Amino acid sequence: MPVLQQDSRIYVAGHRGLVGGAILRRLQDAGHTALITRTSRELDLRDQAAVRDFFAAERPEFVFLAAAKVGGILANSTYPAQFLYDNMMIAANVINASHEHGVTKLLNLGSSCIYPRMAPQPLKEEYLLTGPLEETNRAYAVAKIAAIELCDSYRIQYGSDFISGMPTNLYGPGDNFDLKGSHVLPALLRKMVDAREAGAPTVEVWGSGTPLREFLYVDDLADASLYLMEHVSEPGPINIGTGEDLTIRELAEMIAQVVGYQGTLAFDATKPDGTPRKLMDVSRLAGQGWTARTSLRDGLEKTYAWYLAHREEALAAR
Ligand code: GFB
Repeated sequence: MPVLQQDSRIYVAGHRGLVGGAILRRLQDAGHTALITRTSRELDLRDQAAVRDFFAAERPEFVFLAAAKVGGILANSTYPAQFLYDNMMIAANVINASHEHGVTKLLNLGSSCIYPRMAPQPLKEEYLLTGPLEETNRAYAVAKIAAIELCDSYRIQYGSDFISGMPTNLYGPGDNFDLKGSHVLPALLRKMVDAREAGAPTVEVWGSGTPLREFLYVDDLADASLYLMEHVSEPGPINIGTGEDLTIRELAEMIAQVVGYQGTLAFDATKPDGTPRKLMDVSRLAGQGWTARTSLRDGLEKTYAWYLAHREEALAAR
């Protein structure tokens, strides 16, 4: 199993995003010195020739593929073409260039929405491609499934050590707090801070509040990503989560407590609920020796503290 050396050439694709940023911090904290990054302005990962040139020049040995077009339920349903095209191009270019330039190991990161909408819960890895996908993020899910298939196909045909980690819904420092593009947790955190400050009596929560979601603190995901890179080498998706979920209403109530918001929740039934539940079965990764450490309450407190300290940056980022 390849081990990351202090001077290994490690490329983190997507280092300005929630996930890539956390992986980069984790690698820096561990003392890695040859970290390679590019902003999307410097390198458009959808551009095959540019990606090839970059790999030829930089010769990374390890690749964390955390670059993606991502967003919450509304962004996914509004921009399906971009979610499909951008993510397919990014995955195809980075995975193929990794093969062509002899990358020792690549970790491809996806999402729990790859599993069928009505799959049994908790979601086991073998449920992939056993039923229809959730409508609101089908395009994104298809791109993420294609990326898994690419990794597995390069493994079969060329013996490439390319693996796929599938995180559950993520949150933490560096998240997207834009209300139209973001996921539920940063959206509600922002809305409740604003409402508390404005003395607003209600906060709008999309949908019915009944869907169940699981949330993983992004530093735990970064930890899992390094663990996978160093200890796991097998085809197919590998779930990364906490194994615990709660309803959107319960999440909203917990955020209200953390933020100190005392108003009421107004559920907007005109907004979609999305998939009713997507709880990860995390026993495969647990069996390999990794489990999440941060409770939702602790992760929320940390995210809230980060948001308060970086509010301008968080709101200006998009
Ligand atoms: O986090 P979220 O946008 O994504 O929404 P998904 C989760 C649930 O929270 C849905 C509700 O039932 C939303 O209707 N919700 C309530 C809100 N209030 C809000 C709000 O203010 N903003 C948002 N965004 N949601 C995404 C997929 O699905 O999950 C992606 O679209 C990806 O493809 C990602 O897989 C992890 O969990 O429904």
